[in-house]
Amino acid sequence: TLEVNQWFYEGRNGWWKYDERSNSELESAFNAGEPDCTLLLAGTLYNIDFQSMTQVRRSDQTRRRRVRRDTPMFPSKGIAGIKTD
Ligand code: V3L
Repeated sequence: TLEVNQWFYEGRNGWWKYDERSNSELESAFNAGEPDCTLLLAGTLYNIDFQSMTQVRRSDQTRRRRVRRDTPMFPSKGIAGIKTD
């Protein structure tokens, strides 16, 4: 499906796209006006907070990354840890 917006999480030297299913869940929650969204990513639960625009592990709040919602054209390292380009 065509998605206008893409969600990204921060890596060491750039941004990664969320996988398609996670992106859809984030868009649904964000557009519904929910304050946050919980995702299961590679077996680990994360919370994405739309006010601070951060992703944190639910079991270890020190594991925090910035997130952004942007055009799919925004430069990225790849998708969910799979490098592209
Ligand atoms: N989607 C997929 N994997 C994730 C996500 C996510 N939203 N968040 C964390 N991980 P932490 P560089 C990332 C992975 O935050 O070289 C990238 O996808 C995370 O993977 O401490 O720094 C790369 O695979 C990490 O392996 O809970 O740019 C990798 O880091 C693990 O969960 C290296 O990227 C722990 O992240």
